[in-house]
Amino acid sequence: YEREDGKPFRQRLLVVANRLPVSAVRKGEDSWSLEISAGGLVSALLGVKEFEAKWIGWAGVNVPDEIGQEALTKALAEKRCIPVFLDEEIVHQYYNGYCNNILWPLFHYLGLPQEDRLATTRSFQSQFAAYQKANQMFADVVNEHYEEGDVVWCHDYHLMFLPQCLKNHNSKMKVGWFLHTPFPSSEIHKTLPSRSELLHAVLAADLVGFHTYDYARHFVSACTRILGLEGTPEGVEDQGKLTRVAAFPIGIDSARFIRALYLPQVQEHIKELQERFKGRKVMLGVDRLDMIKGIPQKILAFEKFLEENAYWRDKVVLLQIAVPTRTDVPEYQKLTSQVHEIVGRINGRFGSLTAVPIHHLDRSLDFHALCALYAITDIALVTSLRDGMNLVSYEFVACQDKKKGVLILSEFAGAAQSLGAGAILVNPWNITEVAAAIAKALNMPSAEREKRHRHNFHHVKTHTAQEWAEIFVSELNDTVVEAQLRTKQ
Ligand code: ADQ
Repeated sequence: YEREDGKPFRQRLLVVANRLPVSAVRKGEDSWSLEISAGGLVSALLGVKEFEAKWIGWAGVNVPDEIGQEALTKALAEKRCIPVFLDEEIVHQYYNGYCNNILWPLFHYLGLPQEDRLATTRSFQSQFAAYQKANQMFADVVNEHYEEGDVVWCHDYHLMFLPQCLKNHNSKMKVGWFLHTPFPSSEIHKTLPSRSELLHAVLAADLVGFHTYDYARHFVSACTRILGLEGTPEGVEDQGKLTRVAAFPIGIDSARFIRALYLPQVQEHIKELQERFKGRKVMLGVDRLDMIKGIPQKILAFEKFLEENAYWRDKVVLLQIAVPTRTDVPEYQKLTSQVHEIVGRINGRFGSLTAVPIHHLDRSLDFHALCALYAITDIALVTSLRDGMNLVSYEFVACQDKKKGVLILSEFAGAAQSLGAGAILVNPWNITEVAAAIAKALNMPSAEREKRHRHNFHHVKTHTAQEWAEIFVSELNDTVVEAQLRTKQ
């Protein structure tokens, strides 16, 4: 398996995602300051040793002038990042519109826009056109930087057209696509006006990956039922071309969390928090403030628990940390006010002059503060209405080897498939059931807590983000090699 020019094979991995893993702040006409955001994907790819990874994506800022674009491109090159420049109108139609207002809710079973989101449906066609245009802009940048032998890994629902755009340009390019959200039942996908175009575009990839076997199965069903193609145990076949479809459950860089717990500043933070909440059991929620995360439902379940368990009222506290996202979208603003209103009401009802049952923070925490919080928690509440995987549940487990706290986990999070045996699984829509799960977790004997924790900790330690990336990329490589062998024969 050598390059046609006879040079030794050295592989680069081009990772294409809507956002680059950096935040860019303009300091002057031709100067930028960049900060790498240490997300799961970044650490996953740092761990993939045999490939040289380069990132291609939008830097999250509008840079209309050439001087600014050149300077940013240069600064990003040092971080192995390559920018795709999107203007404000495209961002509005493609990112805020088609991605976040249509695909995101639909893939999480919240349906297509209705009522106040109906106006969006009327501009559906123009948003879809912008989506295709934006995907082509990403493809143009990939094509410009692609070298023979590179592997291209496209990420998420923002870039479903990308595999097709890339293959149209160069059918020999090795292209994989991975979805971080759920892929819904084919009955849900069927409601999308551009349902067929999106499926065909994804099928242009050589390998299509999902977090769980169920999402992969839904995708194959959508291809067979909507497109009339043949589903095989390997994937989907279209006119003799097989697109391999499989589950690749993501993990976290667990060692990074475990190591952090021994840092002096984290230890100090742990002590402060323990002192602050002395005599009370700590329950924790950490989410992006998004409707899929089920934050209002979680808080209402906590209220129900307090109603029914007077004994616990002054002995338990819920810390809900919610990072605001998509703050310019009216629905998200409504969600923020709804959460504030419920928290205020419950604190008014069950609080005292010296203590409140819920501490709600609308902000992001730094990594060390987050680790300390995870470590002192007795019960983590992850009650997403739908979630591709949910990494918060993994991070909590990684930080709990001393405390062996209980994880209450939504059965609609992908993580329920991997951490289900150790967690208490709940239907987040059933507030009575979640309230009962809280009571069960608080009263759980330590032997049972330990047993459950051991199961989950073993899983989180052994199924890491690095391993996830390695398996996906090596399988992508094999798939394409097979395809090339087939054409040679
Ligand atoms: P997200 O919807 O962002 O990811 P999740 O998997 O839980 O959901 O990851 C969130 C990340 O943000 C975690 O690493 C967490 O620590 C961090 N975070 C959340 N709130 C925070 C806060 N207040 N302060 C600091 N950090 C915070 C999407 C999908 C998921 C899927 C991932 C990865 O929606 O289902 O698991 O991608 O594929």
